[in-house]
Amino acid sequence: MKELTKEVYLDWYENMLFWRKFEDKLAALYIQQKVRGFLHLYNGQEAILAGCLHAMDLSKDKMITAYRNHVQPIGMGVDPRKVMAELLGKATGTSQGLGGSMHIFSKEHRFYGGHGIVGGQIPLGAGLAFADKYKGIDAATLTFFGDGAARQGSLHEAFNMAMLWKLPVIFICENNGYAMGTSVERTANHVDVWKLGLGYEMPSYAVDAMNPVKVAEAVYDAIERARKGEGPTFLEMKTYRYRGHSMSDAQHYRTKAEVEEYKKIDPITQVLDTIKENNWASDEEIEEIDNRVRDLVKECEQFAEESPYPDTSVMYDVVYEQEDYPFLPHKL
Ligand SMILES: Cc1ncc(C[n+]2csc(CCOP(=O)(O)OP(=O)(O)O)c2C)c(N)n1
Ligand SMILES: [Mg+2]
Repeated sequence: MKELTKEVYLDWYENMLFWRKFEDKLAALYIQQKVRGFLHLYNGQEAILAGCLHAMDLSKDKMITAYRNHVQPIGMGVDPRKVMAELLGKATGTSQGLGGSMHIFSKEHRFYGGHGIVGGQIPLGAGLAFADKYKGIDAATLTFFGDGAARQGSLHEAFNMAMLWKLPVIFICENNGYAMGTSVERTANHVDVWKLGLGYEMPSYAVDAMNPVKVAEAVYDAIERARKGEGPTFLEMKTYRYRGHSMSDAQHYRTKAEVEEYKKIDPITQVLDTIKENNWASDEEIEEIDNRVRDLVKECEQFAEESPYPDTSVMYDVVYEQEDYPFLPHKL
């Protein structure tokens, strides 16, 4: 794995802080009704993305996830201004404003969405890995899903085929403790999600996912296995989300004290503590990073606000259309 240098920690701090502030801004814009529809935020789970990106080869590896999907494409190299524009439904967005919050996508950056159907992306991730293996491309696909999605049948079908065909896919369950308001304890008779892989003899592990180092190490080993043709790995990332499931969640299913307990092991604070313990940056340098982050969030907001909405003429251009569909006229 690439060395964990001072520069890596400083990058982690800046990137994770940016992702968090970017999403805090989205929450504020949602309240102002500038972001419409659903909005699921990633606050608290940032160490997973930071660790994964460190372990990946960004020139070839792929990523696919569920609807908590705003910061992953940014990590993969998508212009954050375009992501914010997409969330505001603007023509300059990643899908020209026609996708919105749950559907960020960038084929150019090997980020394959953005999926609202719980568990729907698990077989798609296996399919991306199948395509790479079939074409002889030496890449791995990181396939993310939640603890709730882990209980879907699609996971078992995908696990079986991925093991049978030794596909270069890393299945990553982001276990944040809840599927909407339902705790892991209430969805199954065991809480060790990683054990679901054992029935398929898939290498399966639990990871302390509040720490990007632990994430990077586990994901690096999994990617190595995939590149060697040894097939998939299943990683259960033990994490936590600070905000509700989506913006319309009153959070009656958990206590404020529980959230505070997790904030004590906050991933960004852990990285900052390491920076400070090693004297890798002065207070002034940290402040410079904080200011850069604040300015970039502002720039994204300004770009999105000033961008035009898509022209209504494109409204039906991206809707599935079947020429010989017999029941309704296909052009409205
Ligand atoms: C097939 C399907 N069933 C139900 C829903 C409604 N739903 C949306 S998110 C969600 C919970 C998923 O929780 P989890 O997989 O733990 O992901 P998290 O939101 O915690 O990241 C549910 C039930 C859906 N979108 N798709
Ligand atoms: Mg969950």
